[in-house]
Amino acid sequence: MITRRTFLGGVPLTLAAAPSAAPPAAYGAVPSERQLAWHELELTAFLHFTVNTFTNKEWGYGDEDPNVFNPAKFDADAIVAPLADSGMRGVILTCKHHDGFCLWPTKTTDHSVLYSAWRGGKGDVVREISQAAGRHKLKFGVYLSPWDRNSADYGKPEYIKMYRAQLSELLTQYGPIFEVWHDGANGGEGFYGGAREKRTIDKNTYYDWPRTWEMVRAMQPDAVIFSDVGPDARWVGNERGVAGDPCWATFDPVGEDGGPASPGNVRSRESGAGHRHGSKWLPAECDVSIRPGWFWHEAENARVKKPAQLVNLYYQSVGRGAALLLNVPPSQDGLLSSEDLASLQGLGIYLKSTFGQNLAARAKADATHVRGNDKQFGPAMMLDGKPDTFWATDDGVTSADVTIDLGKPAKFQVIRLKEAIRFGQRVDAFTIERWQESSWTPVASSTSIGPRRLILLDAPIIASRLRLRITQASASPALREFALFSEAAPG
Ligand code: FUL
Repeated sequence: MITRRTFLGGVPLTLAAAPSAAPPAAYGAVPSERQLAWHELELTAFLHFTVNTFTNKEWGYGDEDPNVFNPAKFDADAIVAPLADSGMRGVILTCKHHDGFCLWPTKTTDHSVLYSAWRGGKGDVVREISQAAGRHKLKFGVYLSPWDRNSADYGKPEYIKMYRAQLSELLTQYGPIFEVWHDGANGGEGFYGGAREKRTIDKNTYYDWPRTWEMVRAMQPDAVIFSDVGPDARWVGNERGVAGDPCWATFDPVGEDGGPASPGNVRSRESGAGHRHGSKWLPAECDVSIRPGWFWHEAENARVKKPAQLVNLYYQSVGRGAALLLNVPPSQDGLLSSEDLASLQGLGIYLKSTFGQNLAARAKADATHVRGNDKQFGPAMMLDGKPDTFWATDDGVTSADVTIDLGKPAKFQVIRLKEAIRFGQRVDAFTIERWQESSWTPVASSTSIGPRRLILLDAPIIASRLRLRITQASASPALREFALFSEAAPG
């Protein structure tokens, strides 16, 4: 028992404090500090921008003249500010896509902005986007394609040196990096310094990823590394922006043939749901484009996803505990198109007006079980808006209820739950009920919570008392948040 010392009139007095229980032991795999910070970002932007923007391609062959890259009105603030306004908390730039063209003046190749007429060869897209991100309080991340269809050395050991040198430039010259994105698309036809041939590589061995990731750790210890297999965040297994349901944060990737996995070689049909009792904390990230293609094409201006579609994607990714990485590609002008801006604005209005006010913030909560009968683990901790407080039960108690009394009837359509994931993913299933006339009636049931679970009801409901029932858990539940929101119309 912990005692609190206090001083009364100079006389030390030892008071017995209220019963004080210890937090639960972790269950299974748990997130690292860098993953915990990353989970808070929820929604981030992808910027696909390179020579393809000007050649109207999705995959450049690698033989493009650097002069085709000429975004005459490029304005990093004009790109980044609307991303921030829409609720995004980070931005990842394709510093080099498969065509090999580098958006910064790299020393490793002459296939870069340094050799283009844009700004007389003095431009640096990476610098400008990273600085604008800082000004608009967005974190900055880098995408560096492992496949390089320009390099004569692609497929040889020399190219790995070049790839790592490029990564070093990006990770040492542009400030803090929150995420390093390794694409799984690797090898195939390309220009390769004029060879114009097909080069295939062994996805498991060619890149020696563990060594590269050690370098990333040394240069940017807080950066989350994304790939098909992590090590920090996993590809969700599709490019539609949709997570599995359930979507477990734990995962043990295996290769397509059941052997070892690596970027480009993963049994991706398992990536959406993850593995319930997987040995690694490897949460899903859902990458999707606001347009049919990843790069800007004028012909697709009329096919930009509408705010309501983006909102749907948000529920199907962020709402299932994954991250949403939404691509919004700059145009040939070096700006975002009006269609994309309008959709971003609609999304931002929706998110701000829906999630701005938690209708359960002033509720009273009562639980069937409280860990050690200690208030610090009481159900009020789910309502206090603090990230580090949580309701928990005693070890071995894997089903328990919390009653939430709103004091007066409230109308809401969205319910948000969060586990205290520092202690692992513990809950397997839960139900939410409301008190109607003289009995509890079901409102919603679901499975995984993890970092987050959003439930969007078909229609708003009115209730003054609700009951959260943890019906199944692999370890005593520990929940950080129960929140209710009234849904705004998609802007
Ligand atoms: C894929 C690439 O081939 C696409 O061009 C795009 O960059 C997407 C995010 O990843 O693997």
